[in-house]
Amino acid sequence: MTDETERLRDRVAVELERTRARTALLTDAVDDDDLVRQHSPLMSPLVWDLAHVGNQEELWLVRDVGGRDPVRRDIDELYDAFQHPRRDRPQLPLLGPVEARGYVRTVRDKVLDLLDAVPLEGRRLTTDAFAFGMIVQHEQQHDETMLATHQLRVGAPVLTAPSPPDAAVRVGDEVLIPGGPFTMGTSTEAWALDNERPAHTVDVPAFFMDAACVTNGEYARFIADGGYDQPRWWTPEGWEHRVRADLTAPMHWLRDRDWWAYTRFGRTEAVNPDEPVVHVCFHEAQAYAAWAGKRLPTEAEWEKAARFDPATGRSRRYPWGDEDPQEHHANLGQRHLAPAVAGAYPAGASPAGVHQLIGDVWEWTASDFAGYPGFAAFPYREYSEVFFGPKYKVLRGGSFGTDAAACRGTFRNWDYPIRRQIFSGLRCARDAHLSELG
Ligand code: AVJ
Ligand code: FE
Repeated sequence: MTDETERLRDRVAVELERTRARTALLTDAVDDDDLVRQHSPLMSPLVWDLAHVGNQEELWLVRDVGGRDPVRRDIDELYDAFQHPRRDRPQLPLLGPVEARGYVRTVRDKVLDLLDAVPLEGRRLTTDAFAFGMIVQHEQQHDETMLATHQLRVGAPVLTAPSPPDAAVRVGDEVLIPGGPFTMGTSTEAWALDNERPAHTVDVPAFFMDAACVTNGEYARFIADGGYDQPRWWTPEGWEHRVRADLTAPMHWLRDRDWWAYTRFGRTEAVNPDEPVVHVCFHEAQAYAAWAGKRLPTEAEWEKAARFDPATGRSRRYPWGDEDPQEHHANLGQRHLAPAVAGAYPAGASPAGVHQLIGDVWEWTASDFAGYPGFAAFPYREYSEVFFGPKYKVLRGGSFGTDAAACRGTFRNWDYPIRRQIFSGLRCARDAHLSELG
């Protein structure tokens, strides 16, 4: 065995273990009642996510990569996300808490066994090693979904974490991103999913990107100015949704005399005007940007602001460079249970001076989810391709609940434009006029 495959095995084992510890934290924090209950029709019971994570691991690693016998073929259908919408999942004959925990343990033991046995070199290195990385990312994505379920849960708080750091620098208003081609997507990032591939050149005209995300204070001014009462700021589809769903403020906000409070993971507190706004849907983000005289960035603009290095003309892996995320770069990984204020992560800024593109809140973009030129589905169409089209909008950058393993400059998330139970906020952009190009 070469040093390279040895390091790869170690890294995979460490990531699998670290990820399972997070899943355990999220599922052991609640009692069995809360584990099997549905906390919102938008979400699965936590016990479904738990066994689903194990079932995907069994399908992709134990059966596909390992060619081993099924552990529980009889439950495949229960944990196939395409068979049952989230709202129907509590009615299914799901594995109970003890069974589900035992099942994921059994699958994991087989996977660790496989990790030692499977030849991770040569031609199979790319596909098999990738399958392990994909499983880590899949579990981390469900962990973020479970964190969103925790946010919807009613009852005494069960999760605790230190507050995110305060601002260390003052962040400016907006930054000019020069026009011209840049490399979007990747063909070399080892754990990049199919929808991030391949690398391709996109010509992006000059534009201004806000150096920080929209704050609660700014968003409260939009509300106070009657933003939710004036169709002029909304698209026709957005306005229809705003009326039908009776939206009046971000999800989880409550009026508190002349200001606002929100409930976060079971604790009610005053809204912090300096923090990025979170729990807004695409339509609210779009309306806010219009009211502010700006717009949402396209996905290509977002990625150029995050990755393009004007000094070299290269695209970086992250805004700060090619180094994997460290704690001082970004608010990722559920180390904190809230987004950080602007200026809290100066080491994570892009060369142009755009802050906190990675972590804190997912940022809505103006773009529909679509395949890049040369897209090839992997491992199957159901991972990304079936979601391509105008029904889904792309979000970028990850949130405080996103793990570093499932976050990078090329990473793409997507959801319906009406969804806001996710940790979604926004950053504004605007066209650059000729007179501003200097
Ligand atoms: C990329 C977050 C939209 O949760 O539906 C989880 C990730 N795919 N299981 C989702 C995913 C299959 C996906 N998102
Ligand atoms: Fe899944």
